[in-house]
Amino acid sequence: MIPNFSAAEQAVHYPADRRTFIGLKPQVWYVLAILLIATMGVAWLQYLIWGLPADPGLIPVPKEKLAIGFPWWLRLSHWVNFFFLITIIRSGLSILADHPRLYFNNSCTPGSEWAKFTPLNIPEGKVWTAKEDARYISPVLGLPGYRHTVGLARCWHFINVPFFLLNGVIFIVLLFSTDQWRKLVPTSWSIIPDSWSVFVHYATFNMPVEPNGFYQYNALQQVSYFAVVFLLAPIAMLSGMAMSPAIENRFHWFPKIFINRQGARSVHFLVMLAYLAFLVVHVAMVVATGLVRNMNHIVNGTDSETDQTGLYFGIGFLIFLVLFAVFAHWFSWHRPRQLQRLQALINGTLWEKTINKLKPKLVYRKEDITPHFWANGKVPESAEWKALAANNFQDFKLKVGGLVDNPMEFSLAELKKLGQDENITMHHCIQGWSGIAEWGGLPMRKLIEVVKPHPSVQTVVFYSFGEGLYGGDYYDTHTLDNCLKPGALLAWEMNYEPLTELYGAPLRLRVENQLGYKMVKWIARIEFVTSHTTVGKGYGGKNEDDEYFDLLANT
Ligand SMILES: Nc1nc2c(c(=O)[nH]1)N[C@H]1C(S)=C(S)[C@@H](COP(=O)(O)O)O[C@H]1N2
Ligand SMILES: [Mo]
Repeated sequence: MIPNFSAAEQAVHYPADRRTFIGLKPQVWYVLAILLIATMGVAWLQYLIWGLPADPGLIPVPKEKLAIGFPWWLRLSHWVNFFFLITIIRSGLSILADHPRLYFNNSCTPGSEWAKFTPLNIPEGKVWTAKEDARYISPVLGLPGYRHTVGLARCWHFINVPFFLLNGVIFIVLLFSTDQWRKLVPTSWSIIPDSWSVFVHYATFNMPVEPNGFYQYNALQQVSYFAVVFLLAPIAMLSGMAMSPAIENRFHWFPKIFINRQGARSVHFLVMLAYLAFLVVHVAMVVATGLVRNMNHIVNGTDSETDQTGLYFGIGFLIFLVLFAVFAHWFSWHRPRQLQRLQALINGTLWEKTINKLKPKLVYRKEDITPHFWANGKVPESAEWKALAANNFQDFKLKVGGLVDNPMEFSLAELKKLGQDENITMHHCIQGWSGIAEWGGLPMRKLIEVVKPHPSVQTVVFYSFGEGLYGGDYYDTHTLDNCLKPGALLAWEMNYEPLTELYGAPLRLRVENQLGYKMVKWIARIEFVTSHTTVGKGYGGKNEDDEYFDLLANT
């Protein structure tokens, strides 16, 4: 099913170079080797020297405290969880492909990544934008796949998240309001040596006595199920939240849980790998230890060894997952606006009422400025901008108009007279990279005081001299409210130097609780309007119009 790409979209989404590549730093191989030795190696050593440890068998639980069987809500939430997990992982892979590098430093300097999924090195002697660096991913693997489809991928990722969470919360509440928690939650420290013993059995291919999961698990089984629910899920959630500009800018300590913001992104990826590893082992064990019976446990809630319906349901569910993937693919390319609208309805609303209200705190210091800062966007090609640039923007006049009492034009010198702030902040690109820089310029608040917008104004539009990815003037909008938040700046200075052409000369925007694409570079004019729907295609910006990005970019 080939989607209906225009020629311009085809060039971006379906490039000639579609090679897959996985590159890991040597240190990562060392860590992997150590992990392997610390588990398999030690297990074999123990086995060869001291022999097989005793099989701890079942976790000792008095009969009256056993949680027998699987109630309907548990079976249901298991399958619901499976569905969301797959959708979230597939869309996450599409998001990752848009900046196919993982780091543990905020600078994102090429070469400093611990993992990269692009065969390319940064070409020297030419500008290489983050968008050019994006990679293709097969739509069989990624949702929606192809290259630079981060807008729609985020719709899928985020639309599923609240429901995934809700399912998890309901599961936990029911778990603890029934006796089912006893099956899942270890209550004795002996679980640790016991699960190691069970592990030594599996690792050395001495299969331990399989408990009937309908009644009880073995120690390793309990520990791994417990970890999936009570470790992986919270880490996934927290590392995801730590990437949000609105959260990072208000609670700077938060991403430090994962070393830094890029650490959070890396951990988010590693959690995904852990989920996948669990999935593979879990499914393999379900198959290996009595498929028909196990399927009846988790589908019908019965312990039958002969009834085939559980198995049929399982096969049916896999078929459903495939059919849903085909549908999601079709929907992505034939109804992208509906996806974008649904995302706005669910998460746009959610973010607006919560994290968008947070006020950024400006805490970074000069030492935090990162040596690297990826660039994005097309440097303007218009004769007008080129002429201005040739004269160092001496003749540049920023036009400010729309629904204001005082429509005005300002030269750079006039803007500087209105005031100047210096902020050191972290930039969060939607693609995943970050960088910290100093920005000097006029606080938006001061400009707003001078031009005096009408009471009906809700939105501020920033028009660029540059074009969007698929042609047409680049622009973006912000709520008046966000333009009044700390750090909102019309910047003419970056890292204590005049803004260079690549980084947005003569003026670029900073609004610190938003993602990078909202920070228009090469600003030509500013317009105060009642609503973003009155501008462009009406979705709030060039990327929102053409690439289905979010109107509100808090995360
Ligand atoms: N005019 C214009 N402004 C733009 C863009 C663009 O393509 N055109 N890209 C945006 C995106 S996606 C990002 S991440 C930042 C990048 O800013 P930088 O080049 O200073 O890193 O600029 C934003 N502003
Ligand atoms: Mo970006």
